[in-house]
Amino acid sequence: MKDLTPAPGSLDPAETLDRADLEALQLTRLRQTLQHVYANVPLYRAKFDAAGITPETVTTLADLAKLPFTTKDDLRQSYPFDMFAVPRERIARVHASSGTTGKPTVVGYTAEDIDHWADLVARCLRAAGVRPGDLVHNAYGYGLFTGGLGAHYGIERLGATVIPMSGGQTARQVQLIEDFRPKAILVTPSYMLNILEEYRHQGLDPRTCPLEVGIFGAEPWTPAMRAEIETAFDMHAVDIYGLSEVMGPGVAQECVDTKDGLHIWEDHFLPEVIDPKTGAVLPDGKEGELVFTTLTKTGMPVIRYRTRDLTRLMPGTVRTHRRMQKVTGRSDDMIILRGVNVFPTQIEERVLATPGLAPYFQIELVKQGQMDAMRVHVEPLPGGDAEACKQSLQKAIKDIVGVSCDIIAADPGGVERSQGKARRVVDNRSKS
Ligand code: DLL
Repeated sequence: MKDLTPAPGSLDPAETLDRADLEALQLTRLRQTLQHVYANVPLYRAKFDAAGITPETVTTLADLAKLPFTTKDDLRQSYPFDMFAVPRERIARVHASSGTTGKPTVVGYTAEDIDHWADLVARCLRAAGVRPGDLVHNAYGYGLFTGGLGAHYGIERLGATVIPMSGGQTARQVQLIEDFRPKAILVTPSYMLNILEEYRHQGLDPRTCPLEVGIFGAEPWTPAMRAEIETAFDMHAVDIYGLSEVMGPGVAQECVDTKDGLHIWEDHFLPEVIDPKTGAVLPDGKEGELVFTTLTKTGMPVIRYRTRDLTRLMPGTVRTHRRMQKVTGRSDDMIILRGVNVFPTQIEERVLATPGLAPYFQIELVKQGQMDAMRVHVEPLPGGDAEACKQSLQKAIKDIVGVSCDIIAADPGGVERSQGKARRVVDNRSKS
């Protein structure tokens, strides 16, 4: 793999601000944001009033802990536009989540927000090793999802050339990668595995593909998946994190030269990690739920937004901004099986570590009598010993994750393929 470390001096000066200057900037921006939401968003005014707080209460960054949290429910109850902090006419764009339960959550951006967003995605791309003039294949979905358009404007802002492919049409993705020869790809890691399968299906060697780096996010993925993709394509695989409520892709990015967690762009977002049960702020280094306060957004700022993503904060390394560890999962994705907590990423690690299995899997939850049970659907590679693979995976899940489960071997292609964000868990408990 090529060395893609950014040249010294090519970074945005904000990325290496002294901590003291960064924190002073954060406090100024935090206070402006609080004034703005208190004056313009009835939900925030009501919450602050109920807690006996005004924007003036906050005189230090530590005072943030006095403010109430914002949740996805608050956004749902404000559907569609009540969280906007500017008149609707000043909103230049809306995005929305798919809304698996009930109404989608809607987010709105002013032109200034979109401008900052493009700057931050450009910053992420640079950290990932992309340079002005490079060709970049964007396979995040375009539309209400923030992935496609968010990445698109950042690629343009960096001065790179964007191929706005969007998701789907896997054979076409491979054709364009081979013909246009992009240096970088932006896509979910699970969909990258479909592209890998299509390469092999077309009889092409993925290791000779032109890609030098993949910028993968929008879903949890493991170091084992990184190794799988890096080896298969002979390319770097780095992590990009974000969520619509806070902005979209580009809230945090892993640097290609260190791959040591994701630097959170703290000049725009103030992170906290809390105990998900008590809401208490945890010290850096302790794992808990990630919470964000936006510092520069004008269209729809969020104050102490509970992401449900589980991670921990760590000091910066090649940037002064703090890092977050790769997200292990969302609290809502956690499966509780006979008292043991299981995340789909733990199963992903075990599947990828089992020789003889293709890197595709899906977890199915069923009822066996009164008890919940877990089935893991996998695909043994043709020509191998399917029974031995099943047994070895079952044993690894029992020994390392700590739960018993059934392993179901599907024919090649039998496990559902991701079209964007992978559907890792299918809950059939009400059907069994
Ligand atoms: O997924 C934004 C995005 C697009 C990020 C493209 C990166 C690349 P939402 O659809 O609102 O936004 O989903 C946000 O996805 O709270 C996490 O649970 C999960 N997520 C996003 N990035 C990562 C990541 C976009 N790198 C939700 N690792 C978040 C783990 C991630 N989970």
